[in-house]
Amino acid sequence: MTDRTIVIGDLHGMYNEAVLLLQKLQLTPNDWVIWCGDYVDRGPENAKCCDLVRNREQVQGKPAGILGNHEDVHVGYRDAELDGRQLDTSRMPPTHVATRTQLQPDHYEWFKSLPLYIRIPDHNAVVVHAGVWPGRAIEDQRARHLLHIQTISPYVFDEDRNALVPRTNEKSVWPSKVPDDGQDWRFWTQFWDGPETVIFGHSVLTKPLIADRVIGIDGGAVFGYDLHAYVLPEKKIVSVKALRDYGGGRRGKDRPDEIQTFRIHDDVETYS
Ligand SMILES: [Mn+2]
Repeated sequence: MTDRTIVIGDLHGMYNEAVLLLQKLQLTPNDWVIWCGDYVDRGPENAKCCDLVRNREQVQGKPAGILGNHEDVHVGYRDAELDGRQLDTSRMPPTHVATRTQLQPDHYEWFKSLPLYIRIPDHNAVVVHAGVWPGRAIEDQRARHLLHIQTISPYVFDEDRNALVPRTNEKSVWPSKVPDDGQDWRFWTQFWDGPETVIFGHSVLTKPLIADRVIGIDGGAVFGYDLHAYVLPEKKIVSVKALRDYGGGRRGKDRPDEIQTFRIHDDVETYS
């Protein structure tokens, strides 16, 4: 069997589900596993998820993790603390406070060592946390896009010039917060045309997005849905269902009044 490359979606503290998924994959030391960020927050076992990814780096001798926006936030807390600033935990989401009770100094050091993307040269693919700005090389991407990007309008209609021009303010918004400004706002995946295939997590999708140049694999396990792995070279999805909803009903059918779904690409929707 050709050695596999396996990309896994957002863990968010779900250690048990991560182990179940690895068992289902019948992982071998020759497989290259890459997690796409967000190992912490909302789920129960944050430090153990970080250690799982870190340990895999030793086993496979190749990078296994990239930075997610949640790790980035915790690095921010840590740096503030090291600067001697008082952290006001009453203003922090309770899930961040819970994560901080589990993380050790070396976890923060590990976060700081994580890359923002990992290339998979054999498959002309790259793993990022959230996505990429179109028409720009991976090396030149802004960190905030790699960590947060969702819905964008890269070109705006300039009335004076009567033409579409690149947006100077490279803003990204949640699908539910698209401004009613007559511009062409779409999920970033609709603008990306390569050359690499971008594999990403971050945005919770109603099913995996498998398209020509974009692969979205966050199945919203932390909200009680699916933890997905994308397996190369087979290009197949292997999933396990979350053991429970760790998100307190913040997504999906429990709160239809607050959380809507938005079609983002083909027949795939995201919660926003
Ligand atoms: Mn994220």
